[in-house]
Amino acid sequence: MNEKILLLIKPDGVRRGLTGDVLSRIEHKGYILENLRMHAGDLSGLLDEHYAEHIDKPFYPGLKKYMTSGPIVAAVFSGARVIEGVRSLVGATDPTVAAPGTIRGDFGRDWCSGALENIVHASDSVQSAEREIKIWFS
Ligand code: FUP
Repeated sequence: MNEKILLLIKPDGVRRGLTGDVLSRIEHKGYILENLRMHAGDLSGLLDEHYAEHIDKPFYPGLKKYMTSGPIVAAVFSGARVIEGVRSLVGATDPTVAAPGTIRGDFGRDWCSGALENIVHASDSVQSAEREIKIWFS
């Protein structure tokens, strides 16, 4: 089975020059980089699709402002249990408490910006990965 995951390097990750570090951690773990694309310009529609389940949540306006603050790099990685493996490398949602050694734990913090800036997104299930890969690579 060739499981796939969508990884996004969010605007803070791109802006801070972390794209190479993030990609290399996942490559060094052994997963295969299948596709890579930078998205710039108006990403409003893509983000509403991507975060469809969060659109009505109180934090969505702040999340959308943060996610549209600069370019986003989208990547697809593959490998056995890649979703479990990459999410383990990524760490907990809140970068302040994400474990050291994880991407969010090592590179992220609270910037008091009104959004939870956590460097990356990684799909949480096979179904989400299929849906999200279509959004970012169509
Ligand atoms: P994760 O799977 O770790 O990316 O986290 P979620 O899918 O639960 O959340 C998606 C994004 O919504 C997170 F990256 C950050 C944002 N979020 C907030 O800004 N505030 C919240 O209370 C929860 C999530």
